[in-house]
Amino acid sequence: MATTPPASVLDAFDIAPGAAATLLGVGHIHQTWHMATSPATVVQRINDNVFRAPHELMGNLARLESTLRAHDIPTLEWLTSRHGTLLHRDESGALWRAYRYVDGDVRRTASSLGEVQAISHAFGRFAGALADESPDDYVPVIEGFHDFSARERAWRFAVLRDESNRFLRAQPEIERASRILERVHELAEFDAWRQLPPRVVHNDAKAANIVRGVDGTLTVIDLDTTMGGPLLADIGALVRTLCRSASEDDDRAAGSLQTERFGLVLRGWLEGYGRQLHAIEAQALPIAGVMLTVENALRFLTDYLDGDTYFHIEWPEQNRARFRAQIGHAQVLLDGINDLRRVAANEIARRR
Ligand code: GN1
Ligand code: MG
Repeated sequence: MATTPPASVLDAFDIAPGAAATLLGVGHIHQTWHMATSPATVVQRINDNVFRAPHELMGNLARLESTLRAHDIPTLEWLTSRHGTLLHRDESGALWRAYRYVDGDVRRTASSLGEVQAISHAFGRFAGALADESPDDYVPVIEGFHDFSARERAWRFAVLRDESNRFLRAQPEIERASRILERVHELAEFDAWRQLPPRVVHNDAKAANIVRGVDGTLTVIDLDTTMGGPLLADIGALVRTLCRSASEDDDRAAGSLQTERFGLVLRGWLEGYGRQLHAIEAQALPIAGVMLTVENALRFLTDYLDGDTYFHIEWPEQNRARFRAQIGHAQVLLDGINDLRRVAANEIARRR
């Protein structure tokens, strides 16, 4: 694993060889460096184990950049290499890209109610700007990304395969996942969830994917998964990350149901979106947070059973802790589902 971007990469993107490089440790997927150029640049090594079609990925991002700019939405500015491409392959075969650094604050969760609403509003606005785009114009760079049944199957398969001999250690977690899945399948909204129409959405609308600039501008970042997917995946990811104060892998306390935050996620998002949801989306709305939280929990446990090959980990049992933290949060949301239904109905009624 490279410790800094190689000289050939810096040269390709016209970055001074002496510029200080700092590893940015926010994402779970790529390796990302801040380069102290003026203005500052971000250089990123693409994880092609996760993104197997990097050129198609950059095609999506170029299209997205121009659509967002046309709607006056602040976004990432991709840099073209001296060879006229958005990707540069180094001597070892690794693929790199670069963009202008967006200066500001990144937080994993919101510290105030105002922030909950503002972050949700920024994602809603992002979705609104893409409402007229066709999902067919974006290559599905990761197939079945928010296909819940597919995630469930992948998890069951990982349990059977037990690639890393962790089955025994993970048995309590596996049982917990099975119990939660039974409850999810019984939700009145579950059928509607499975019929949600594809739209062009961010697909990873978590709190940490917003940068708050010094002037207060909120920029949506981490755009790689922007492609066809259910709109509610974005709302669900916001509920997952904003209706809980602890970090993603903090499994010490499940916390309590934050209905006020839930209402503000919906209010902020719907206001930013500025359009009506389809009937089926409105119907499934109350369970969006549950679905995305369980989905992430399953993905973390799957990766734990597989031997931590997908999500970058900083310590040995982190994926298991991520699972526990997420499943605890999902349980809180499920226990409060009637409250969430009531709040969702109110917020939808406000927009009519
Ligand atoms: C990953 O790249 P990053 O860390 O923002 C993942 C998301 C998960 C998220 C959990 C391409 O996002 O789907 O929800 O971790 N992205 C990909 O924090 O798998
Ligand atoms: Mg990210």
